[in-house]
Amino acid sequence: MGYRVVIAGATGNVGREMLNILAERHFPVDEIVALASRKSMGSEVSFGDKTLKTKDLDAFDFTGWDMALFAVGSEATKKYAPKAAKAGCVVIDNSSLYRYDADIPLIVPEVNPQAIHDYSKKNIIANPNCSTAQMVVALKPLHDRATIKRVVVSTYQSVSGAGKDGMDELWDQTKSIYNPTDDKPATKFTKQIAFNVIPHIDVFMDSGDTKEEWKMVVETKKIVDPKIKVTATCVRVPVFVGHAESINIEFEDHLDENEARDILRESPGIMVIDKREDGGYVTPVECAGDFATFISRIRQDSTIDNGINLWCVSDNLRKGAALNAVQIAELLGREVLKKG
Ligand code: 2RA
Repeated sequence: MGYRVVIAGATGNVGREMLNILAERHFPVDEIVALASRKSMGSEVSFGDKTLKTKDLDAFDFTGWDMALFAVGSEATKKYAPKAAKAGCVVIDNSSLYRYDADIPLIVPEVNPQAIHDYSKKNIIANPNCSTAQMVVALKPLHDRATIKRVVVSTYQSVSGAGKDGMDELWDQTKSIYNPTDDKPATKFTKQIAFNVIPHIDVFMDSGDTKEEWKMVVETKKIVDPKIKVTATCVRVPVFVGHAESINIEFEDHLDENEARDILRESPGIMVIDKREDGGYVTPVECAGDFATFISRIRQDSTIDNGINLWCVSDNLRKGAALNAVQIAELLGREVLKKG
């Protein structure tokens, strides 16, 4: 016996990946339904070798469904997630709406699986921001060994983080640079993204940080340890899929680079590709479509007593969103609902 599963937002980048990953991981599904907004209703999406015709999210009755994976953005989540939760369907939400609610667990299964038992307060579980998810997978095993004091991270985030429109803008702009007659104005990003980088993701806050940078700080504290100091600079780069991050970590205790590498090699969800030679590291184009969080360039930071630098790359649509949501669903099934 398996689960009755709802995918809300099935036609977006993340919703489609949720369906792909549920099928790839043979999640025990008795029945699955793909929901979309009225304008996308009736469009077809793939679930393994099956084709699902999307139904209207607005009219859907969640009663009798075990869990709903939401990838509809904060506004629609605000309208429909409480309706699903009240009907007894556990919501696993990819938007930022509930991440900072003290009564709603924010979960990366490799890091804080025990938080799954807090779901029942509101019948909602929050999925972290993509740039946070891959980072905390790397931080957690090192924090357990040597207690992290401070993290300085610079991100190199792909345009798929901004949805299909972001990918289309990079594609169109790149083409128009070679074919000026085909010029299209920048609408998704504030400046040209083709052959350029933009140090601005989400809105600016009074502190001067962007909200994307604020998310990395607050979410790392909630998922790993509130005592960890984090400072982030989040940058959009002309890559279609795959976020990369340069992470500098300061520890309470000394941690040798070789021991750090050994710990990471043994840690869940991580693939270490780290050779000090041409190509001995991972780049975003190589991570797309993979489940792993890849770690390269592990080395001592000799400017401080207990410091390590590393490079972290992962598919932002997978570990950064859809895979993490499916892993939460697996955890919920294994630890709580216990069907399948
Ligand atoms: C981005 N992390 O990359 C944000 C939302 N996915 O645009």
